[in-house]
Amino acid sequence: MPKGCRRKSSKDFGLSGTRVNEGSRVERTTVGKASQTCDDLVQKAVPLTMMDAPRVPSVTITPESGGSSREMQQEDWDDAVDGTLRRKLSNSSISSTGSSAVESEDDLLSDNESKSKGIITLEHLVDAGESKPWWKLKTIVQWPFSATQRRKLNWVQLAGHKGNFKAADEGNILKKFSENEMQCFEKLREDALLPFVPSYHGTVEKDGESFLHMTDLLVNFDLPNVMDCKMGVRTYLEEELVRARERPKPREDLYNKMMEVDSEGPTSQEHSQRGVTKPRYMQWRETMSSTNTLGFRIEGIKKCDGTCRTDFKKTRSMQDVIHVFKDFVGGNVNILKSYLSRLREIQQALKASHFFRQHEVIGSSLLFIHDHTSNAQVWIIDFGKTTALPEGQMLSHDIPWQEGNREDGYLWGLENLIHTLESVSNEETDGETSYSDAK
Ligand code: I3P
Repeated sequence: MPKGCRRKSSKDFGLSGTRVNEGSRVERTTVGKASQTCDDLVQKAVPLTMMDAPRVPSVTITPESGGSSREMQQEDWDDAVDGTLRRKLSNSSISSTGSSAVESEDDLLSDNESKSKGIITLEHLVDAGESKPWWKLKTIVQWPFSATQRRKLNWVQLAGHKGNFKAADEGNILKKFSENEMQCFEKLREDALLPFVPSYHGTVEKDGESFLHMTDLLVNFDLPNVMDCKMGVRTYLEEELVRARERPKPREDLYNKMMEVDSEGPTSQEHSQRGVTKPRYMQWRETMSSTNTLGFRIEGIKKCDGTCRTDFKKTRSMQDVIHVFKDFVGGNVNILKSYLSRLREIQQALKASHFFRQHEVIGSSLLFIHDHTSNAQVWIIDFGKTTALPEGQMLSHDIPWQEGNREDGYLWGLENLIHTLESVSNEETDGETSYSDAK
């Protein structure tokens, strides 16, 4: 049972303040000149076809009012890849162990300050009927359910837009309608990926709003631990890049989010206009995290002790990611093995999937869920930005992206994710062996 999740001790909740290694070691592509063990990991983790980090085409950043423009230069990209940005970040004043109590529903998991700072305190609820402690994220909109029913709802939103979810009938949730996502679910009904996506039950109208009605993935878990990993080497659509080039719209909210992480992140022009365009922000997020170097990144973790963290914007190196995974599974090798076997099943299904071949999969996540009974599952979620290709076009998902080819690096990222978990599993197993040897 992971530490801190035994039901008897659930009253002892508080912020465990897990700390990700934010060391200042400089990395190129993945780990660079790290220790031998680390080099080995990198060799395993980075297939030759993707050894070079994907190149980002230039984005022209011009204020709408028509001020001077600045091209995102190759040097910017190189800086990001070789770690310059990371070094700057390691001096960031943002604490990764601080907490922020949530005052209102709107404060939680929105794209605002409390989300950006990353640690969120959850409400501790006790179901009167069963004296059963539940941790509830307040983003669950108060639907017309009895208090007891609401207390049993344990759905959690770790990433994405605030207010996207509502509680539904038992075992289900409602997600804000997206035409794109609905079409994906419809097509997935006949696809090899069906066993790995949430069951979709059609659309629902409530108070003049439309929702997708789907299974709550947490329903069969007892005090679940949840991790959201966003997959792929790119998190924005090619069309967003084109739009930003044609009609650049510097956004102040994105500028502020960038400043929260790294006050030296914005260029001088971005500072003076107090705005960054969305692709520029997304590219910055990708270079800052492991998206570009590993093809996936950790977005958020909600643990069974009630803590919820989304402060992984700087979790970039393989070692950082290993550290987070180790903490997430609490040293439980059985859970790691279940996750690995599920990931390999997903990998096989993706390779067999017609849907996958014919879609650019952007912003989709793998949701890891386990509990103290060692029940562990991984699901493919979030198809809001998954876009069908023109008739006859197909993606391989494991070759580098160049603007125009629409590749997303999903399979490459999955391969790296599997290697990462294998490394965690090996390290945990070795640890157990040396411990028993020593005894
Ligand atoms: C957000 C994140 C979301 C993105 C959102 C970003 O950044 O990348 O995926 O929404 O764009 O602000 P962060 O994780 O740093 O908070 P989409 O995936 O829907 O584009 P938005 O601000 O335009 O909603």
